[in-house]
Amino acid sequence: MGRVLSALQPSGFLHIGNYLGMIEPVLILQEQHENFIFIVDYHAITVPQDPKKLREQILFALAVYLASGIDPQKTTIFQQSAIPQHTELGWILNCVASMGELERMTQFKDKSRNKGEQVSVGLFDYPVLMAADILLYDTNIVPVGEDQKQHVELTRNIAQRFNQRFGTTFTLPKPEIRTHGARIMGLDHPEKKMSKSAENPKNYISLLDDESAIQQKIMSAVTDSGKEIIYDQNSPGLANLMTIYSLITQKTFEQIQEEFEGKGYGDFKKQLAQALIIFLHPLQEKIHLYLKNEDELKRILHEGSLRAQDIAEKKMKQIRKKIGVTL
Ligand code: ATP
Ligand code: LTN
Repeated sequence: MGRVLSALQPSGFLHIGNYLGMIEPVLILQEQHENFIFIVDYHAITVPQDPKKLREQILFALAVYLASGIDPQKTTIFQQSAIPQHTELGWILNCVASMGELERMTQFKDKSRNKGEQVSVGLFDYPVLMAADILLYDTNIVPVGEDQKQHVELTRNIAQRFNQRFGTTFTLPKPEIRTHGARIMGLDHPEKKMSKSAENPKNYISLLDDESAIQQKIMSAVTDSGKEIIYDQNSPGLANLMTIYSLITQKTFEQIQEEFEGKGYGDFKKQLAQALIIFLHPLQEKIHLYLKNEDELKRILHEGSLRAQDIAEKKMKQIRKKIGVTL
């Protein structure tokens, strides 16, 4: 039994890509491992956030975790900012990570493009705080979407360097990336990942989209001009829609191909929209229910943070000693 840890940013409405890429894999692992899942509010502020909205989005992210089936009895759920050891270790790891390796991070390159000198130091440094999040808990497995793989690899490199310099301290974590669903593509641009920061809402299916939004977005999803429903990597739009359909209905690509033999894209899209409505409806009901009980949400975060704090402080004591600041 290893330790599994993951997190997401409370930076907007979560989409079906976040659910399939990260939350579902965590749910599967929750049964066999010791789990930690949290809300990285200090990562979210690397780009400007409205404080009032940030607070709501933190509670919303927690409601999504709980509504999806993440169980506070089995999983330690908490808010990153409640555990100051994350930022403390982040600083120490800043002194181990190199500018060169951070400059190679593709997420930073994508998110800072065209922002010039205005881009925050925090956005550049973001992967180091993520490394601290992971290493503080002696994590073995990090379930994430494909876009985060490079950050977990950087975490391993930083951990290895620290271990060489100061003696074995950190466990080397492994990313857990599912074969299908780790990179759900944008509905309007199937060559780029679905993203909650996309300008066009037709890019994503939000977990809170209603029936008509789902229907409109799926019907207008970009596909090539083919006719048959056949899974082919060279038709990224259709392959993406088939991946979503396969994951939410648990049907294989062969079964989907059979189901739609002799039918066209229109029929398939209608059926996919219907399947998404059925899939999201119970989740949405539960999210709204959890959001009504703010005290309960705060209680869950508080209990989780007590457990996390205990582990984090034990680890920090070792780290402070290793680097020579404990007198
Ligand atoms: P954004 O959508 O704004 O780019 P993000 O990826 O930076 O968001 P999070 O919302 O914190 O940030 O991501 C939470 C989890 O969802 C991560 O594990 C991430 O890899 C995963 N994820 C994000 N987008 C997708 C996607 N399109 N397909 C699969 N997994 C995804
Ligand atoms: N960078 C991640 C969120 C994140 C994370 C973590 C994921 C921050 N710290 C630790 C796994 C483990 C993202 O999805 N944007």
